Amino acid sequence: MMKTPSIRETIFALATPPGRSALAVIRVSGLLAAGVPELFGAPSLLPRQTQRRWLKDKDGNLIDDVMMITFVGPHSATGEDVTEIHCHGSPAVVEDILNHLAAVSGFRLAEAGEFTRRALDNNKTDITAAEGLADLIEANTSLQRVQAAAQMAGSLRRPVENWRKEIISCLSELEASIDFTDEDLPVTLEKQVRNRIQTIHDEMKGGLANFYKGQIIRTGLSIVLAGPVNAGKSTLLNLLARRPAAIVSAMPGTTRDSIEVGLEIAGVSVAVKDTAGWRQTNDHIEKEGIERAKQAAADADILVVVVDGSQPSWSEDMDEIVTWGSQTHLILVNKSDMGIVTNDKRHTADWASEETVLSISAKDGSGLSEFEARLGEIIQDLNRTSSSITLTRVRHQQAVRQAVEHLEASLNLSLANQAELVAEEFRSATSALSRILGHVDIEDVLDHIFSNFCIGK
Ligand SMILES: Nc1nc2c(ncn2[C@@H]2O[C@H](COP(=O)(O)OP(=O)(O)OP(=O)(O)O)[C@@H](O)[C@H]2O)c(=O)[nH]1
Ligand SMILES: [Mg+2]
Repeated sequence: MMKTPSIRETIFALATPPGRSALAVIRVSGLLAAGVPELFGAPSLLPRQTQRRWLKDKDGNLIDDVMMITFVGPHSATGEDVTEIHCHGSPAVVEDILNHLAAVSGFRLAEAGEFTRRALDNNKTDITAAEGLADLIEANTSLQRVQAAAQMAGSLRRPVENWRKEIISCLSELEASIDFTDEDLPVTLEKQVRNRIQTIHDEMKGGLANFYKGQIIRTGLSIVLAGPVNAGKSTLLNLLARRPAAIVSAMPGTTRDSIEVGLEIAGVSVAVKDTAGWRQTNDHIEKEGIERAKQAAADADILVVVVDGSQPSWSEDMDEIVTWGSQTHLILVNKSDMGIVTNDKRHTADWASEETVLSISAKDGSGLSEFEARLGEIIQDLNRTSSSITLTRVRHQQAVRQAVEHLEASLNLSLANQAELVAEEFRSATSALSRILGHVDIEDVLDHIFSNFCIGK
């Protein structure tokens, strides 16, 4: 059961990061929020006007000279009365203000995401917008920011609402016809409803195809460097990271465990993983390292196979490592500075082409810019928009997939003779879509989102 706003406590929290800064913002929301200035011995505020106030502690000593603003509910971010205190970013000032508020009956410190939760309860935002906001706060790259801001502004809510409305409208057409069981469904109506459902179905499929893209932007992309021992994987990782992240040595089998470095390529945040080199070995620790390397290669979005081009065995090594990955791969024939052993097999396999096989030298950096450019292209390809609708979370994908399945099932039925069954499929499709908007199962979704939120949001 949701609590009604009237019996709720007034919540407060620091909305800016803790620590020393020029300014800090404390937010207060709830029934008693408008009375905050008086609690500090200051005159009350006019709504929606930033005003200067001198806040005093209970002994009348000055805490800080601040700017404050009050919004009267429901015209506020949470839908309740909200007051913001813009104080100086001194840990002592912030602590004094928070302690002062905590001592007042009816006030308590907010939980993570509680302001947004209240906004949701008061219909000031919807769940997809709340997710977008969570992603916006987490965003590190510009693409992440663009995607999150769009979702916050309704880029997911709007199409989902439209699909839902359209299915409901088809449903009511159908239900009206079910009432006239004796008469056949007019042929034109059947055709119209089918066309409309087909259109929504196709749009949803487009959204599903875009899920991978949405996910990649949101959570980042994984690139794994794998190859035989001593090929130069760790040298390459250090070159990409522009720091000595991994140990490099002439001894084969130097890297035993995976080492990951976070980078940004083509606006996408990328985790590049260096792995243990492959060879036949009886050393059980090294074996375990190689198993982990295989697993990482299998899980990677992009597998980068690194082989030592100065060794005659490089093409056999390449044939072996390529089988580890299931996704896109690139092959780097390294140590070009030492001269690459010519190999007739280089272009025999159908996956091998000028585009997928590059020669580089991790030692002197030659070929690196081509490699980075090629990676950028692959990432942009993975990102290419096939639909304007971007699903960013597994729960969106699951719900749309279910809705698609129900629509497909309905299209396989006869509207004229099986109208009841069709109507049932339509209803199931709309309830799957309602889940995205948070009309059903909202508590589960909220708990999941807000567990990752910061306090004060
Ligand atoms: N000449 C030359 N030497 C290289 C190049 N890249 C790496 N090396 C050398 O090759 C040796 C192995 O390099 P690493 O980067 O440790 O190779 P690795 O693939 O990580 O090896 P493992 O961790 O054992 O699997 C080191 O001595 C590097 O300096 C290159 O492009 N040219
Ligand atoms: Mg290594």
